Amino acid sequence: MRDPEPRVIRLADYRPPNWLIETVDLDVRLDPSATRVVARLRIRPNPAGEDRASLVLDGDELGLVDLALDGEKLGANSYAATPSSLTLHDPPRRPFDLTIETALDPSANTKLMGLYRSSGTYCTQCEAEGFRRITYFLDRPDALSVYRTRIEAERDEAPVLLSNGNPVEAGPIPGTGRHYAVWHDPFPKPSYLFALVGGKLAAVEDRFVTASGRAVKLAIYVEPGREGRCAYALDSLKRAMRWDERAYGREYDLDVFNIVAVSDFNMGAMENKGLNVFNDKYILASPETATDGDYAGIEAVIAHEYFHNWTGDRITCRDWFQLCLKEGLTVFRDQEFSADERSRPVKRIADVRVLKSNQFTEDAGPLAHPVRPETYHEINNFYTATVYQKGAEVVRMLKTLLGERGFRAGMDLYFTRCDGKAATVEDFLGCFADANGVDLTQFKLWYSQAGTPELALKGSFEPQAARYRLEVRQMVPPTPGQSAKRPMLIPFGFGLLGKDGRDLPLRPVDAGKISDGILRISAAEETFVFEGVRERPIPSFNRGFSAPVKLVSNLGEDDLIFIAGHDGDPFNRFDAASTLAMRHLVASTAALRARKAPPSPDALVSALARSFDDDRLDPAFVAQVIAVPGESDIAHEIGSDVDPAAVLAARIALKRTLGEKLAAHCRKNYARFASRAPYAPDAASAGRRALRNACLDLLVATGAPAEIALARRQFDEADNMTDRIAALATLAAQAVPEREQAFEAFEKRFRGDPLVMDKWFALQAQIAEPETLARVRALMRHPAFSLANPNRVRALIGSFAAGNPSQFNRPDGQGYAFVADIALELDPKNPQVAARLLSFFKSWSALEPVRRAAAEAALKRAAAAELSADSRDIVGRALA
Ligand code: 0A1
Ligand code: ZN
Repeated sequence: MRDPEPRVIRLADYRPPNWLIETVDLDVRLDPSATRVVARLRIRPNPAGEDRASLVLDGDELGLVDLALDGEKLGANSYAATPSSLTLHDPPRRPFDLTIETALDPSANTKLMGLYRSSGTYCTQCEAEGFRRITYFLDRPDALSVYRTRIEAERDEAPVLLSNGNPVEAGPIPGTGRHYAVWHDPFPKPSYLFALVGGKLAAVEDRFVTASGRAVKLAIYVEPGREGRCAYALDSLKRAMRWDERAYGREYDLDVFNIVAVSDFNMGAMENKGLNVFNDKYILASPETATDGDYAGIEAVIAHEYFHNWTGDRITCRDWFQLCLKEGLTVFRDQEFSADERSRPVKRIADVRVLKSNQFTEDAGPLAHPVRPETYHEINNFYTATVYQKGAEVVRMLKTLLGERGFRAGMDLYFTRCDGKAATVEDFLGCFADANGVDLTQFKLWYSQAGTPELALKGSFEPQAARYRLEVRQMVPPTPGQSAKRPMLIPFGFGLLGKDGRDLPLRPVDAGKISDGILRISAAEETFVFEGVRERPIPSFNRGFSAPVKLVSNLGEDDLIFIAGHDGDPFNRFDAASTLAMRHLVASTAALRARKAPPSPDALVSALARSFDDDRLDPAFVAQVIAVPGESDIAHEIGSDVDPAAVLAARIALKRTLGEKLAAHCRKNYARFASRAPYAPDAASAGRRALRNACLDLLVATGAPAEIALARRQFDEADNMTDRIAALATLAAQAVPEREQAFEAFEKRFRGDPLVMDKWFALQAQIAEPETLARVRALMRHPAFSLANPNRVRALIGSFAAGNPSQFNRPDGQGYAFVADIALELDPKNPQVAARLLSFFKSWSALEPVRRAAAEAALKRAAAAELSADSRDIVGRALA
């Protein structure tokens, strides 16, 4: 069914609600296909509202059963009900009770928004606009209410009944097989934070005592039989709770904190007050089934959702344009937590890799938008890398500019001033400006200007004057709807390395724009001069990746090698090696396209060899240094007229050369980090595994039979999923019988475990060979696959579209046609997942002409179909 014509929502049109809903009393009688919801709303006119002639409540595919005002049934001509709204024509201009009864079919809810069932468990997802699928409501984040929820169900079908807040009472309903539970959440909240769960679930319980001595009951609910896989999630939760007390002075505020893991979920997890609902991928882990990456992901997502209790729940967003207010800030907080719990430099490298792969590519294509957009058609499509990851970078820059104490003072003020409110980016920045006595007007452009700023840097050494001069030009590229940009305030980590690799003292001529190694770049063109420089220095730019910008510099290969070996900033040591690799790959891709011999990667080889030889380095760090940039990152660096086949060939050739030239280093480290100790998920052990597996990957890239045998042996003998899947992944890149044998053995062993099978689907979907499309099609018929489950779709179809550039971008267009077909098939059932698949077309306009035409044809075909609002929005913007 075609959704109604798209409505544009504009930030500039924001008006406060005309009505307030003080309390919400819900009575939910669960039934697989005939759930009844009675909502009693205490409503009063909002003094800040304007038009109170009528009351319009939001709905979405709702059926009204009954409606009463102050207990009296309403006459048919005093209201109008449609599936998408309920209008009271002449509501009283005083406080009144509105009682609304709606009927729902949770089993038929395939969109996974509102109340639905996942493996029989009743659960809800209300962000962003799912509550209106449960009852008619002011479904907007600035309408805060206190909720009391009574849930009733068959005891056999749903022995566990949960909602937000604290439990009030529970018991059987005599004479029936039914029972009930009542929950009360004393903290006013918007409807998107409402949650309810009912099902046959097992609990893993614990206790946490807050800094002020309040005992909190913790529980993670999972399908029975999975209790043994919750320990790491529970431990992460307790560490996150402690961290928020230490780092921000934030304590938990209810008597219970419940988490429920479900297997059908559109996103990662959801921060509903006191009742987080998780994609089970971010809860369940055991050494045999989860990788080190999975463990790190669980820790990060558990922390993220928990941290939302303050940055999201206690202080929420005034409207959906302010999404970054909770998401960017909370990602920043979870990144800092993981950095404290693990290795800070390695975490930073990993985060920047994700930022560049996901956000820089988004920013460079037709879906680019500001961290705080000013218009949208469909808010579901703005849960993006820009809002989340770039949003976190903006908060990090604020901290860099204000310093540790200034930042904390701003956060403290934010927590006191905005607690219990629905806030804006202006409110947030105002706290930092007031707490520090600074003007953040120019800084605020980071929220409104899309596109990744580019800095052209020219350094010159003047030996006679003993000066170093740095000329900086900044440029923000045009993005959809924004052709002209203003110069931004860029906190730029900077240092000058002397011959011995140590930092020279920085003596700026104009000290006003520089402090603690941070240059405050603020003009379109600017020069920074340093005096007392007595030797030719090597500059270290954007240390710690202090700003999410791209650099063009006159640094030569020798400079980069020096930085890679000596910079006191570990991020830049990594970045220099990665720049060397990237420069080689771009040149090599161009050479291969022109049918010329690729250049020699000798400089890179010697830089990597030196990292291998430096025993003081953290293995996890070395693993990052030797990891060759991915195909999409190379394509992004090339920027236009991209030929993904040439990119792939260049990357394969480089890995093979590195495997050959660094074979001795790889073998040595592979042996050195072999471990007989039982698996432990801590960062140090994970780092050793990461380096060992990166070595294996380079060795296998040579294609030598002995190395393939080594991978096969590791695959067979591994006692943990990290090593097993690493061996399988590296074999997957080789067209050898061992690969198919290993895939078969894996399937036999894990076919009953959907989360593990996702890894199996994903690896096969990423094989960079023309036969893969047929393989993916065949895998869709595997009993473990289902288009109805978002994790399965992401694992198989998403990995093909996002993780296999040469095959998604087949020159014959069949990769595009396939993904578009799946998206169209899925769209009526689950528009959010369909729209995500379509957003993998985000870089189509950077392709060479043949592929570009094929991608455009697939998008146009999608555009001509009957589409949901979600998919129509993505396709429309992609083609604009
Ligand atoms: N607020 C969640 C993300 C989220 C958004 C929308 C959802 O609807 C399907 C679900 C989750 C977070 O940041 O974790
Ligand atoms: Zn979030």
